[in-house]
Amino acid sequence: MTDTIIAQSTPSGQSALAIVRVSGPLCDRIAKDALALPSPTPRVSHLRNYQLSDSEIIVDQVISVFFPSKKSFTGENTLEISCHGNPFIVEKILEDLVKRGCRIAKPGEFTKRAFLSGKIDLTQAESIAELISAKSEAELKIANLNLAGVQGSFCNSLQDRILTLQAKLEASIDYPEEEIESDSKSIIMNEVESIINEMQFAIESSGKKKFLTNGIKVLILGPANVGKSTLFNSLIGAQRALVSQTPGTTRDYISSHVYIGDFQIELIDCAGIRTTENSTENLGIEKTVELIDEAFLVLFTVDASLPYPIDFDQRALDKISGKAVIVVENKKDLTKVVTSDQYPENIQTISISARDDDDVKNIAYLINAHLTQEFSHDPSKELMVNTRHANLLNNSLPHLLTAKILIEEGEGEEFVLQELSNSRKFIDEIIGIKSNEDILDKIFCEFCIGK
Ligand SMILES: Nc1nc2c(ncn2[C@@H]2O[C@H](COP(=O)(O)OP(=O)(O)OP(=O)(O)O)[C@@H](O)[C@H]2O)c(=O)[nH]1
Ligand SMILES: [Mg+2]
Repeated sequence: MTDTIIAQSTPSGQSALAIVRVSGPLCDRIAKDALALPSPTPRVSHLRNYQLSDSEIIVDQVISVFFPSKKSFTGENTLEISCHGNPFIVEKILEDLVKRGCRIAKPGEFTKRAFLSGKIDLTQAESIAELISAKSEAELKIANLNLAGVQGSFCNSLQDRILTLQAKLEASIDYPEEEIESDSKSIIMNEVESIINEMQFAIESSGKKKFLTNGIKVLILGPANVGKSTLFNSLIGAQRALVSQTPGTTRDYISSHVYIGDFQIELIDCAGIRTTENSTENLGIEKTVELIDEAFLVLFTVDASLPYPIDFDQRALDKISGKAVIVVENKKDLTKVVTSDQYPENIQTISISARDDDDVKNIAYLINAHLTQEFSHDPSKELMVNTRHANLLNNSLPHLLTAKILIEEGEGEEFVLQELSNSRKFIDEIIGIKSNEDILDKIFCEFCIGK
């Protein structure tokens, strides 16, 4: 028989209320003995006294809700007990539940049970952890989409399509006299190619997902003294970075998390790039060049009252060529000298004064618009897979690519079938079919206790 698990599902410490969750076969007995609820009406709140098992003491007046297995999160009978948020009361109730035969749940164990009872697939279980840890609207949207099953349906559809291909090829092995016609061969090829494209698209999306989860780094880059630190301070709304008229003021980079629209970004101010004999400043400049690799968006800031820096560090230019860049012409209050002839093609530009509040709002709008477009949830972009899924898709993909070559070269169907079946195994692991205990432990141990 399965254990009955318990945990405090709300954070520990003093609060107005705390919730203790119970899941498993002992729920009925606990409702009857501890709460005097012999047959609780499902999913209805009951105001009750919680009675300790080894004394007459009533530990608290609680609200309890009973969820029968068919209608519960875990797929087992579940009891939720809301008591007053005193750690001592919670401790007493947990101790009492252990005396009544329950055990304390491991992190993520409630969600693991929901997965094991088939209530949710593995992608949905993971999205619950993402929902709990989301730090911005954009992360919430993705986690909610995945919880609603967007990613699960994507993987199910990949599996169905590969299975259909397998069935077609099996049929041609069973009935060799009906050789695969050349047009049906091209239909199979097209389908394999289309699956490959979708998988590649999903793998690429994991890069963006990583930025969303680990922080969208926005780097303020440019020559020395153009007003980078002034812009940094204005965007975060605090005087954190030193500002001075002497070029080479910033050496160590400074970063700060700031909300812009739906996003939480990590804004970074760093040393301005210029040729200098100062060895400490040069260390800062090296660090700046390294930081470009981690940036999702570069605000390439120039001084509008000076010519465009055509001699700007070539390594930095090479690194930003593959990145999203916005050219920020700062110091627009001065006479304009910079001209856009030297800018990279099709680049977004904005003219501001980093000291002007309205201009700072405008640049924030532009950053938000850019990120909204990058992370937009239109049907072709709503899929964002996490690193675990991307790794499994990366393992699956070579088998499909080999299958494609084998079909092109007219190799026997049995070889193609083998590759298709190998590619499908990795997709099984994404949604959780045939997932082994180690994988499950790894996923669920990242949850908080009580979820
Ligand atoms: N006129 C004008 N001056 C500005 C503006 N923004 C910044 N400055 C001035 O430009 C000078 C340099 O500003 P910083 O913010 O320190 O420039 P920086 O790019 O961080 O400089 P380094 O850290 O040395 O690379 C300071 O004297 C600022 O007051 C602006 O919009 N207009
Ligand atoms: Mg600076």
